[in-house]
Amino acid sequence: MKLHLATSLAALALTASVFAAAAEEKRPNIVLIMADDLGYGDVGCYGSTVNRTPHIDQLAAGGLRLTDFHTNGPMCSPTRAAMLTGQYQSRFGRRFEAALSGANHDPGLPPAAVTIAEVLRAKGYATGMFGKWHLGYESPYLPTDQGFDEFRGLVSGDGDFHTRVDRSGNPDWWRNKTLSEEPGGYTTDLITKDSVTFIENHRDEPFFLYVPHLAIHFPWQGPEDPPHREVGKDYQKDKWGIIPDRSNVSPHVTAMVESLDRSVGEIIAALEKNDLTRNTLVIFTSDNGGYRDYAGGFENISEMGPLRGQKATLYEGGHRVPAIFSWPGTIAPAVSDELVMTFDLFPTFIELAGIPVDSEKPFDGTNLTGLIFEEEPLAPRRFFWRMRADKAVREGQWKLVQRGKRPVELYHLGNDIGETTNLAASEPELVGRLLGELAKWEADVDRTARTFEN
Ligand SMILES: [Ca+2]
Repeated sequence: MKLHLATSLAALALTASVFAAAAEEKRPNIVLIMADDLGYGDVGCYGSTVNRTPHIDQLAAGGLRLTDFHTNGPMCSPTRAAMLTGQYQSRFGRRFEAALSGANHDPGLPPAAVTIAEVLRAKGYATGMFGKWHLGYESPYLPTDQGFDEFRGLVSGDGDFHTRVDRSGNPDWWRNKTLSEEPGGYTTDLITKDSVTFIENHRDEPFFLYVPHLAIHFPWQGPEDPPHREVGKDYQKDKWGIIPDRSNVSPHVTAMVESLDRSVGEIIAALEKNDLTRNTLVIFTSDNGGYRDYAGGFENISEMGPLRGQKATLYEGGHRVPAIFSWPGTIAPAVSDELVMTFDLFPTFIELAGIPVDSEKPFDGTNLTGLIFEEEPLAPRRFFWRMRADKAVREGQWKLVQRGKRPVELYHLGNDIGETTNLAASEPELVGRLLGELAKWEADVDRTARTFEN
């Protein structure tokens, strides 16, 4: 932890002189568009062979595209908790290492957790969130309890894109802290419309717009696919939508991805129309990897290029995702292979807003402003993942994977991005050292978690 804090503070100090004064004068807007379950190869600029994504590709062509960006978890809730707090989600307890469940009455992100929305709002930012929360099902665990002025969307892990019914058969479309009337329409379009309205309403003040799209999470429904869920029925065992050909889910997913791409285009157009592009950082990313296939015979869902594994695994397909940073006139077009994680957004955003670091409330992520503005390399660091009994460590190009009680695996991603050749037997010293670092990390996050579990 001390190492993380020291690194973060050093990185902040380096760039503070360059950006702090400018940020104080003219605090930039921040727009974070986070797709759901979008695989590494699901958009054109990351190699999709089936989806046409001209708006996302254009964002990448004019901005910084990262090839080694990772989500903090291989599932929804973990990455969202890490993004909002700038910390490993394990610090809030083991339940944040997998998806929270409304049916199990899981409590949400602890109210004591300091979120990026709270920090930015205290600095005068208007804060809006439109889309999927998945960090708590009732107050005091809702977005407007955690720093967002305004929220519209769903609180659970998934809802029908036409009827807004969750998988337990409950209506799940909220306006701030109350269930909203069913609005009609396609969820991706509703989220877009609310996001555009928010931009227009707040064009004259700094704003943080968080757009966690439900697309392309199941139910796999494009705009032209039929509604599936009705209120009062249980869909726990029928949660995927109406898929006539389970061996080829791809056409439904393509319709969802292309709808998502149009959403990105509309949000960018709203920024242009309101003359905000030169003072707005736009980020496009995903909360975890996609599904290649799913139990029950669902196949050909997402594309992950050469990566092994998929959502809910700790192979690269579970957590390496697209990430694009765009700010015309400020971020130069480039592609970077720097190692970055979702929790780096928190320190990056507070730097942009000119907010000093509170050493009493340190974070695990690193400020990325030097990388995204100046292409400065980041200081080397280790990343850790843990989901239930599975764990992973990344150091440079090395990656150790420990799946429960199975033999430990070690891969060199620089030579073997597909994680095909286990080198653990030939690198015993490295394996021992990384396992030691993993144990230290686990002890550290578990110690913090105990303060939240009381
Ligand atoms: Ca997800």
